[in-house]
Amino acid sequence: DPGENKEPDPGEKELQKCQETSPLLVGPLRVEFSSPQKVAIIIPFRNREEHLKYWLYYLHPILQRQQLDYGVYVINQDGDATFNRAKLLNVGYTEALKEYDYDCFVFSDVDLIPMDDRNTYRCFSQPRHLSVSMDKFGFRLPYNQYFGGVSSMSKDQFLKINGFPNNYWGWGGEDDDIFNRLSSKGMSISRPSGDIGKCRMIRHERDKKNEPNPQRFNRIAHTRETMSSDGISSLSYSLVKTEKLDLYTRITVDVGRP
Ligand code: UD2
Ligand code: MN
Repeated sequence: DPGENKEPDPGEKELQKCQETSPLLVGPLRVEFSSPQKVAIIIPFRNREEHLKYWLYYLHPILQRQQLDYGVYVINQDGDATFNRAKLLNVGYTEALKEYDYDCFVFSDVDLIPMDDRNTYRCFSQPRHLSVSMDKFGFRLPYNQYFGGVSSMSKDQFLKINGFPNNYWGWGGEDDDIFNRLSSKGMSISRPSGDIGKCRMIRHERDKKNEPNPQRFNRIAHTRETMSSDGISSLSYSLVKTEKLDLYTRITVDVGRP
């Protein structure tokens, strides 16, 4: 051992013994290897410019504070045939994926504004319902299976249910159909607490050409039989135009008529 013959330098102060436990330690560490989700926010739309202004004004700052990698897609139904919310959402899913490798999709009405920025617009291990406590329902869920307003799904969760139905024309039922799809595939719904899930809906009248769909009750009674043939796998539409604006991408689309 070459160190053996080495005498300690008499001028050098002797080193203090280290403490048994280093004083530099901080304890529990957060270790994550996952890269952040890429989130596409899809808004079904026609003739609600005023609402869209509020949505953009409130949501962009919130989404930035949530530090999300996100893009906003407003899917504008062309023409004045009956409105079809769920089909527009399918179009949004498809068109957003042409632009970026999104792995999470948030589907939001244009008139819903969260009241707490801890309600994160991202995906979870189960499909998520985000608008759980709305002013218009007295800040509670109207019923347990309710899935309307704002929801999020990973790409895998969305594909597992073959996306959304294309044949709900007019108001109502499509959100219950989506709930049926999820539960028939054995998924459960994740939700924020009522406190964090508070949100406001901008007051509005029922739009023209979005009258309650009289077929909705019959359709939601048959989701399990129809979902494999009606969904993202059978989606057809024609793209009218895509506009890349500063605050969002606006996709105008002809979804046909009933
Ligand atoms: C409820 C649900 C909604 C959906 C709908 C039934 C809430 C908060 N939301 O909304 O998710 O299930 O019932 O279909 O309970 N839209 C337009 N232009 C139109 C018509 C609709 O942009 O002419 C879009 C817009 O994003 C709107 C959404 O479709 O927020 C839903 O329509 P709504 O707001 O008229 O229906 P509402 O409030 O009863
Ligand atoms: Mn509304």
